[in-house]
Amino acid sequence: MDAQLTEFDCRIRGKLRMSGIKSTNPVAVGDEVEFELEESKETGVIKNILPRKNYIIRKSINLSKRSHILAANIDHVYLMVTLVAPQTTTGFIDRFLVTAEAYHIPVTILFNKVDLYAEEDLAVLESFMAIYQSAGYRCLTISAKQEDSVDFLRKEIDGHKVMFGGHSGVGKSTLINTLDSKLDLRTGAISMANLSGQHTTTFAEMFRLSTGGFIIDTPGIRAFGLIDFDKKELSHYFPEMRELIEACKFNDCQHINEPQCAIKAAVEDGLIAGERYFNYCQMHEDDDEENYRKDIYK
Ligand SMILES: Nc1nc2c(ncn2[C@@H]2O[C@H](COP(=O)(O)OP(=O)(O)OP(=O)(O)O)[C@@H](O)[C@H]2O)c(=O)[nH]1
Ligand SMILES: [Mg+2]
Ligand SMILES: [Zn+2]
Repeated sequence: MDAQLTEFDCRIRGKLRMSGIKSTNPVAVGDEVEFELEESKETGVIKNILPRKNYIIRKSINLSKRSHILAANIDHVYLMVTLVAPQTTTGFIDRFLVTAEAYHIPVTILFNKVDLYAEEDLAVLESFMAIYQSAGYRCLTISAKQEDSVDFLRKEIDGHKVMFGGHSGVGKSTLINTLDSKLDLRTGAISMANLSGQHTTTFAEMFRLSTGGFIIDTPGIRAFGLIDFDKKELSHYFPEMRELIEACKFNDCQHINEPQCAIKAAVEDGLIAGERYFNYCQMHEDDDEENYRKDIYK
């Protein structure tokens, strides 16, 4: 497939709208489309967007009540996390993971910049890895600038379409450059004032690796607003909770105040990480989810 790939610049025909979702971007990176070539045979017009197998979606920060599809039709997501410069919280990670779970998109968590970590950072790293490994996620440590540390990804990505996500400055574009130096993507230094990234990548874009496969580089995400699912189902999107739901006394248990809740018992017994449960409760409390849902489905 790769060998015959041809690129055409396309525009969107008039009012192309997708599946009733009020999105800031009618066509998302990774979409599969039908298009018609114009007379020049060099440019085209998109006539139809094929149904999306999945997508990663979040609330737009500026246009409230709107959603933004980061990428569509993804085989695997690599969530890049750093614990210093910039710092990533479990709250952010869990919101991201819930969104991926909702569409059954497998996620690998890449803890990057381990070359920079002092001893105390390594202790935090260990605790994060323990939390996410016990929740069932694959967690790996890497240094995006060192080829031997990320070489294994080439094989994984070959033949697939994957997305790199995470805060600004975690090293998404740096990692893509290491995997394929010909791509030469722009990267940005971490701001010394607040130890965060500077939003160097400004829009999502898909690249073909010369060793095979496609990578979608995305702009750094500051916060992750959840949309697009029923809050009553939230625990289904926490794999370690999902396993226990049947054991709760009430079959509509929300695992907050109900007696004889198997999930609360598992948290008390240390089988479910307290941080994960705390974030579950926070997400459960988010007040505008229901309204949001009504808003995006017309
Ligand atoms: N020491 C070290 N620095 C790294 C590593 N990975 C990335 N960096 C540096 O971190 C900074 C940010 O990297 P980028 O690749 O621009 O980060 P990004 O995730 O693409 O950021 P946005 O495009 O803003 O979302 C750059 O100065 C990189 O050189 C690493 O493994 N170790
Ligand atoms: Mg970038
Ligand atoms: Zn329960």
